[in-house]
Amino acid sequence: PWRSCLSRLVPPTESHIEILGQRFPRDDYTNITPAIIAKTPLQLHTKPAHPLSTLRELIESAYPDFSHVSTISPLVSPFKNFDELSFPADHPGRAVTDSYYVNRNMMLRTHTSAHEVEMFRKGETKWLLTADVYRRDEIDSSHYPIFHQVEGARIFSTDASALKEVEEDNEHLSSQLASANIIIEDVPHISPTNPVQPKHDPVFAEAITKNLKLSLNNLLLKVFGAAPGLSKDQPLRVRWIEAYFPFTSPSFEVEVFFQGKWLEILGCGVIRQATLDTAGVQNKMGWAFGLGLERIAMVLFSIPDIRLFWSEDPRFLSQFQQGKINVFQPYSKYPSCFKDVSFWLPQEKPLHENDFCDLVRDTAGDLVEDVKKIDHFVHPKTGRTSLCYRINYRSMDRSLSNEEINHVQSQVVRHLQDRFSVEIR
Ligand code: FA5
Ligand code: MG
Repeated sequence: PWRSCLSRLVPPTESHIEILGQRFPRDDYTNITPAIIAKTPLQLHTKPAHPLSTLRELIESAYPDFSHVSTISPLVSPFKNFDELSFPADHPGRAVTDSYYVNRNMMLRTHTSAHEVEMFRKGETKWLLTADVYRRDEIDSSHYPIFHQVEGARIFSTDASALKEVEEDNEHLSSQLASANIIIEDVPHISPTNPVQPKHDPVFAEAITKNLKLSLNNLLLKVFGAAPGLSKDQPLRVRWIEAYFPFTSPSFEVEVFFQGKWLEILGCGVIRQATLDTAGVQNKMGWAFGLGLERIAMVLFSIPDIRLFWSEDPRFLSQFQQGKINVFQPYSKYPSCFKDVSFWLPQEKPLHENDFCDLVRDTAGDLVEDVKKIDHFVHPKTGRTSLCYRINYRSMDRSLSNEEINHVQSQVVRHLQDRFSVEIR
């Protein structure tokens, strides 16, 4: 029953949409909401003294001889976000329920990999690119529709003498790790389920995979070594896992054990040769990774809620200085206020959960802490579906009055009725 009906999310009263100073015609793909558009200029990863900006610089300092890029617009074509990276035509990420579209031809990037071809085409061989990325998702303390990624890549010449250079670099990186207090759970560089690409020399591909792993293990030591809570005799535990991405092979995900939990930090792999071919790069091979900043920043700075990154409250912002990693002192939490909404779905117009979340976020903004579906019921006789959602309203910055919440809730209800033709119970 969760099919999309996104075009109804934003009332089509205007023929165009304005974002980052550009105007675009609306069409049946348009699903970007005013709440999202308003955040596109904020660029938290370059905002001085912001924790995301400090973390970006810490990561950049681990790659001093790479180009560092952090000011690229989030508007990309779906071709760039998906097709150039060998995503199949039916990949779920392309759906209007999962990604934000300005219209059929323009979207907000869902990952920083969208800029790989462009960076390689410019002739860059070692680079980091940090940017805001956008995905339609549920609402809770660790999910926000905008987050930040750092993409890193390095490509090597494949000449006869090149293998020796990679191996020398691997020796150098290994010696850095040798004395470090780190426990690494590894997987094979190459395996039947995580294969070398047909056009690649297996020996070279293996050396590059090793270079990727060594480079990232060193990065994680540097980043988590900077955590105020990490005791000096506790080893850092890093776990490598086989993964799949359409634009790398072999591919991996990396998790770090921190405060009792495995935390997914990044995805990476050996760049698919098709990507470099598209970029017009010849006789080169290399690796790429994409890492999420928020999850790392939440543990490094002890930030309990992902919405805080967007706070303008001086009690949040004044706690941070550029370049310094410190433990965030939470100021008193204001009380939660729960409101339920139950409704019958119209049979002919289904509603996707992400549509509901976007509607709530667009109406209530950051006053909503999380949204949970608490009931899903199909009437045995009529076959009609009834849903009940519980919205948790709580401001980061102030106490909300009952009146204000009732007003917001009644707007949520009205928008539900107007845009999705549901019948409130
Ligand atoms: C990607 O986005 C790939 N582009 C990564 C990549 C780059 C692979 C280059 C190979 C080569 P994924 O969707 O798993 O992969 O996201 C990468 C990282 O972003 C995750 O490990 C996680 O740290 C972070 N991330 C993903 N989704 C969220 C989310 N909803 N909230 C916060 N962080 C997220
Ligand atoms: Mg992942």
